[in-house]
Amino acid sequence: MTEGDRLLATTRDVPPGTPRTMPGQSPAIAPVMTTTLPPLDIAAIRKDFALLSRVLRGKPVIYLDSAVSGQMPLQVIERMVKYERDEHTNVHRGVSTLSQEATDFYEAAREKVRRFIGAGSIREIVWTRGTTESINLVAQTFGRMVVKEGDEILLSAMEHHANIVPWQMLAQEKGATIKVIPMTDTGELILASLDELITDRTKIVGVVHISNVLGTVNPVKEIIAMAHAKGVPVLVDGAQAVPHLQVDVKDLDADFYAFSGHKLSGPTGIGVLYGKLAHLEAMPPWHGGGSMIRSVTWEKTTYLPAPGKFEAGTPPIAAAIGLGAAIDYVSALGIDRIAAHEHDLLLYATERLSRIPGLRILGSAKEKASVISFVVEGIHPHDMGSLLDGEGIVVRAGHHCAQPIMTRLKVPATTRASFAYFNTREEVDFLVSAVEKAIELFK
Ligand code: C6P
Repeated sequence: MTEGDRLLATTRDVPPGTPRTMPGQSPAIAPVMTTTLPPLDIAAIRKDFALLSRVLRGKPVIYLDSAVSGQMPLQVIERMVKYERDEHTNVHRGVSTLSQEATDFYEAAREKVRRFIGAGSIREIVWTRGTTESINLVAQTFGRMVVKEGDEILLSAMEHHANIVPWQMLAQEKGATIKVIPMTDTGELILASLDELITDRTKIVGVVHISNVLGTVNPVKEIIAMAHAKGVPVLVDGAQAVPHLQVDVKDLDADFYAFSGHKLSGPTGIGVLYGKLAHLEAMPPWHGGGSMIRSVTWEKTTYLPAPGKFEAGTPPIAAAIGLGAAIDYVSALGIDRIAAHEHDLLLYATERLSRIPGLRILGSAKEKASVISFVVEGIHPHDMGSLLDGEGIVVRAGHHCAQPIMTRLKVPATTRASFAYFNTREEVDFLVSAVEKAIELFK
């Protein structure tokens, strides 16, 4: 029995030997190697998500849109309510017991993030509003510091706008150029091009860990090593990676790693920028105001050391504490078990959707996360999205804030289903039936 067969055999109802890819789908998605762990108790987990028992337009909600924003378990919501109801005050201000207690909870959440992503120090964890703000922070501080006229910024062909636009703004300001690492038709970056693309003018490489459109898991460790061999730092957009795989920023040797709380079973309005301490110490602050200073006179302001100097004003305290609770929640489930379950859903959904005539899945990278973008001949992805919505199935349709990928793949948009640890094969079956029904309707 192969490792892939073993995976399927341990996950409910697919017999060993069942083909996992359809003819013409190449290369095959690689199986994950985490099957010695007991599977997740999905029925119990689903009880933590009130939204999963909602009925929309007379149909039970099937939430297949975790890539746009993850659902929060009750434990996370309750932790935030507790802070707001029983513990609320500001942090890092005042000597009151309440303020010290709130500061402790808030800083404990920072420590949870540090441990979760394997950073060396809490001083390397900067709170932001999300991935987008984290990347803008790096572009506007580190980027402004190192990029000069005629320099190059290297990005990949599968970046989200969050890892394109801030760099374009910087390039415009500085007279620098954006270069792009190309990708194959199956949605894999062409690493052979890197040697030529990284020149002595390259000042930073920005690469997405997992593509929000294609699901491709990029070999960021390898890319970072190649860039470092030429002395170039790398920022990794980890928005779609932290919910699905164990991230270890030290092992990756990432210079910067950005992600959002709301895709990791946490709330909106909070995100993280990890940066190597040496970089953060060398970077100037970005936003000025209270909380980020050591001293202020009319003549001069001195700043706190990192991360404080990047955290001006009152932070989203409840959201930070909530993100800490989300990390506790997913850690208790186990990222490896989450990955195994989601991978099973990916294989199952890929196989079932691939059988539908006229349906084409975009992105068949060997290493792929539980995201399936597809197009159906003769049906606009928005129409497909609306028809699925009518069946209670929540997916995203559009360009997914990654228009350059659409241009590269010559499609205006896609319909995208993304799976989380609370989804089931039965929900995949509903998706497949609803897609078939939509196709019938359009005939
Ligand atoms: N992608 C999607 O539907 P923010 O909005 O800052 O939390 O995350 C931005 C972002 C950055 N990088 C990647 C790879 C992302 O997927 C996202 C958010 C959502 O795919 C909303 S556009």
